[in-house]
Amino acid sequence: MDCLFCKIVNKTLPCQIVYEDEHTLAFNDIQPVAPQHVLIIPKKHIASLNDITEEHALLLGQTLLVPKLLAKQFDVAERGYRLISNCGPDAHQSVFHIHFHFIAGRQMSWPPG
Ligand code: DGP
Repeated sequence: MDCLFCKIVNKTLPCQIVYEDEHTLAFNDIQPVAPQHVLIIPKKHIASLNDITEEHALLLGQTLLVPKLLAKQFDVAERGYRLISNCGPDAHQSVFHIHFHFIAGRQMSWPPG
């Protein structure tokens, strides 16, 4: 399958891994928008939030355990961080392997642009 993040999972494309377990990978975004910008992905290919089914519930639950581990690792749990999953063209999704942006290390504004 010609998926950029599947290549990262399969280690045929290099990345800077910050967390890995059996089901999940977290690695530095190549275009960081904050001092800490990590992409958290399930290793299994799911294209986007639109493609989630009941059978992915446990897997994505495991994926969502990772942000608080990163927050501890980067010592930002107290000051805060943001988790984003862009879905579709209006939200500027550019890679169609579901991912969560973990962004931290600077004051952010709301609403996002
Ligand atoms: P999104 O626009 O939400 O689909 O975010 C995709 C992110 O993926 C974007 O912030 C840049 C990042 N990205 C794209 N290609 C690569 C790559 O080859 N390596 C890494 N580490 N990140 C990538």
